[in-house]
Amino acid sequence: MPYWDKERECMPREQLEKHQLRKLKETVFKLYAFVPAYKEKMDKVGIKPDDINSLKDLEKLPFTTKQDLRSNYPFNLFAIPMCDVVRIHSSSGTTGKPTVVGYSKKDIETWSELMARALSSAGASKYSVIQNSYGYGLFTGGLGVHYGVEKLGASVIPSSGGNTKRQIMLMQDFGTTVLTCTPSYALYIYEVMEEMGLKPSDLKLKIGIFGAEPWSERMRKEIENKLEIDAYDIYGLSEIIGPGVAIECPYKKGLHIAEDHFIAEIIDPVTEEVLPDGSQGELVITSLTKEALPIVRYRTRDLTTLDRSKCDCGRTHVRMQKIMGRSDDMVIIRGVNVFPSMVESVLLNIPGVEPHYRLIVERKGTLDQLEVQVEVSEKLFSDEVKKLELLGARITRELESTLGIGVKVRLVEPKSIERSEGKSKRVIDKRNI
Ligand code: DLL
Repeated sequence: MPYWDKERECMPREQLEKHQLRKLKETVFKLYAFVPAYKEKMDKVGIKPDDINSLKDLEKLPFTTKQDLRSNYPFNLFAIPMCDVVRIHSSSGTTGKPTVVGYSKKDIETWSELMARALSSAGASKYSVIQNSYGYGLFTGGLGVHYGVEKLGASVIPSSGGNTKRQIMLMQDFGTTVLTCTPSYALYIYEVMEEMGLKPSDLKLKIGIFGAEPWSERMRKEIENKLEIDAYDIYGLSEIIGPGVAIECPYKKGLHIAEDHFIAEIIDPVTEEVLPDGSQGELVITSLTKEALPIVRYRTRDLTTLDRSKCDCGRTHVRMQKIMGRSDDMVIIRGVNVFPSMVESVLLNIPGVEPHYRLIVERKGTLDQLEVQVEVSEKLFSDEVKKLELLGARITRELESTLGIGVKVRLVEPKSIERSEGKSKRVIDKRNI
């Protein structure tokens, strides 16, 4: 079994929880002393650092949200002076100002360890040639993975996103064995390979480590079959540290969250009540070892479940299921909650359909309408009209029965939906709500 740090990854739970409590107390003391916004929040609910005496006491602490980071833009949540901050990243998305995150030297060291651990868990080693096609820059994907590869001692090709033909040329010429990028970009790389007349056997690629956006089990199979690789899911978010918060092991029964650095909880996103293991809800993360931007009970908006049962790989860290959506990319159409991942899971089970789709939400009069644009395969597109009509009807039927609302399905030409070199944008909400 490929471990990076067996002692930490397989630490008996009792010992792990003792370590967590000690680090949690340290974190809360630091925040109360050095970050006025945290002190204010804690004072408001009447909590002092001394009140935290068990892991259960975590529930007494207020949540941190993206809005807290925005209100303290850019650096007011930092717990160390700027002269000790060695790196700044930020997260795009949503509207307005970005979310800014900072790192001390030790934070970069911690993050590199976490990433080296993640890469090892997916089977990479110092003998790997790792092509890192996550975007470099303010996004944490590029540099986060990069430092982990160097820590691991493997060779990193910092190709960043884009220029897909060149990416493929590099893969061929440099003998890339591991590809790191978003799952949608991996599929796009395959498409371009096909156009270039290349087969997976022309490359040495064996492993893919994909994350930064939701993807289904069905999409994993699709990528694995097309690229002939073993595909692993990696999870993380800038506010917590970046990629490397959680990673699958070879058993692929959930992603192990690095519990020596983070505490995970699941809450009901509406009532904010903490839910028992096994319930689906919003993932909330507390950092235990960060210096520049320690964070308590961060509401990730990502929906998943937690499983603390023993994993066959020997790791003791809790596993989260693949993310099934965000409580905030959810679109509400005529009162019904719709996740792009639900649409994807329906589409991917229908032969002749490509995993490229887009949800367009419009308001006609007072009625919301959902149009799902779906790419069909080259072969099917050149087939007779009747067949396409039948396919359209089937997709409509299956989507309507899964989503519980009326759906207009539009089949579109192969390769007509814009490909992303980073995160794909699946929902276009034209309503002005
Ligand atoms: O996406 C960090 C990252 C980079 C993770 C590379 C993995 C690989 P942000 O830009 O802050 O950070 O976006 C974080 O992306 O809250 C999730 O909604 C989503 N996300 C990240 N990884 C996954 C995943 C990076 N494996 C947000 N599955 C998170 C589903 C994911 N969603």
